[in-house]
Amino acid sequence: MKRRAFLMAAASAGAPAASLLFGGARCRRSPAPRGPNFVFILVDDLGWRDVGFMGSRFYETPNIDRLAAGGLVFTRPYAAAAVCSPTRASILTGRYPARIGITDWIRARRDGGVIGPDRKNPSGYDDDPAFELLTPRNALFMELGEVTTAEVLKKAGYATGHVGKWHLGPDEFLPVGQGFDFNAGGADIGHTESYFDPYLNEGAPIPSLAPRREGEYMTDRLSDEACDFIRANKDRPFYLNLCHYAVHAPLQAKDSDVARFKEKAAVDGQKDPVYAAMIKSVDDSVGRVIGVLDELGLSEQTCVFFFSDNGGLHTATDNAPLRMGKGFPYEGGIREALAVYWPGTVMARRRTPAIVASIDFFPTILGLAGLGLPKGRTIDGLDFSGVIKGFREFLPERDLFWHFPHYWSGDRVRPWSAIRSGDWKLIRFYEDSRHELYNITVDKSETNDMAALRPDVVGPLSLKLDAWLKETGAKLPRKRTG
Ligand SMILES: [Ca+2]
Repeated sequence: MKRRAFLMAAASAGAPAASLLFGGARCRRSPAPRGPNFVFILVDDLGWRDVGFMGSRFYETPNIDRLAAGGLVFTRPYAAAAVCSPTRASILTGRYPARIGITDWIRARRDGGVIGPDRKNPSGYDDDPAFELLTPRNALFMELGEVTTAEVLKKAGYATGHVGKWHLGPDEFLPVGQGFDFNAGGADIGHTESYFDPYLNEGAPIPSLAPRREGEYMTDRLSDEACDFIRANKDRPFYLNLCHYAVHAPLQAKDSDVARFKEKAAVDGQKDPVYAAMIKSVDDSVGRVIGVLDELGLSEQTCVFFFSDNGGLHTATDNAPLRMGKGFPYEGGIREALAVYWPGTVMARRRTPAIVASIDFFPTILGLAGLGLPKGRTIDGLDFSGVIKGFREFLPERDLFWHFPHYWSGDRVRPWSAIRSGDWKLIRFYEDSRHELYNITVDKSETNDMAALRPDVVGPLSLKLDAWLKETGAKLPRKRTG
């Protein structure tokens, strides 16, 4: 890393010189004897432009914006998938969803609405007559053989807590089976039918979130659980995943928050007062978590990540200028908001164009903790702890891949894979073996398909994609026979 260039860039971004020097000195200090602690805040379905620090002028996120301003903002972060479970698995393991075998959200309704174990469908394919292709059946859980961040940190003496949405399997596959000492709210569901205590889903409360105050709002309850976990573990290193069920549908929020946005005029296509109120609840939650860290004197020992698992649902929010949203191969489906906050170690008011993806969190968190990667496992992600600490500005050049061999939402999302390589993104649609090619550096909205004009680019990228699909053991859709 060219330190001088970085310092100048940071200075031009407005960071005061004193804090630059202070931060620089801290960066070179040997690791503290304990920690750092980690708080990973994951918001469900939050669009890349659904927070103030990424440009929203309708939603109100003062606490999240303060967190971002006090730390490092990534301007080009990606989720490893355009839907929930695969990205969550990638965050916890550092591995591509295709390699793990989770490429769709778990218990997605397929086969005309039937959810069944593999024995009901020995072919391993979903066969819905409404669709042209047979699609590989998605896993029903993340295998216990996967090595998670929680497992590695727990072995190193960390207290490990999961609060909120899990969506990586039932029973023994819940957070406690995957390295977490503590689980509040994690369950085999991808969303809650009710955001209000007693949080009934299919008529029953969430087992790990016992009802306590009727009508209490889910995001507030999860904040309490998170703050309680931090307090209970303040004297030892901890790793907390705070995975809000918000802002996933159904759109439900507190009346007092909804009222705030009802009279507000739409801005840049963002307009839904209930969705805005859900975002506000997440913002309040971030404020409370940062407040507890401050109160306990833990802020300088705690690295906080703020991220989402896939793009914003384009019917609930507006991801423009990015195209479409959740589920789609376009940037609106996979681009996220990402900020890292760690006062004293991460300099304030920094922005970086370094391209990172959700597969990178596992090696990065272990890197920040001073721990090695587990032996004998393929880890797809890169350790970007050097970018966080300011030692480097970019990661080595690499290609990124996505794989969604499923249908979703009728036939609007059809089976696809994609590769991002340099300025280019190649998308493959399996129904007609068609490619789309975009120069996403100059064409952020992916409106100008260059596939027909640039066979010289399509060819090599298509081969790279083939090689990656083969190497990861990705399951492919196939044509119906007979
Ligand atoms: Ca999601």
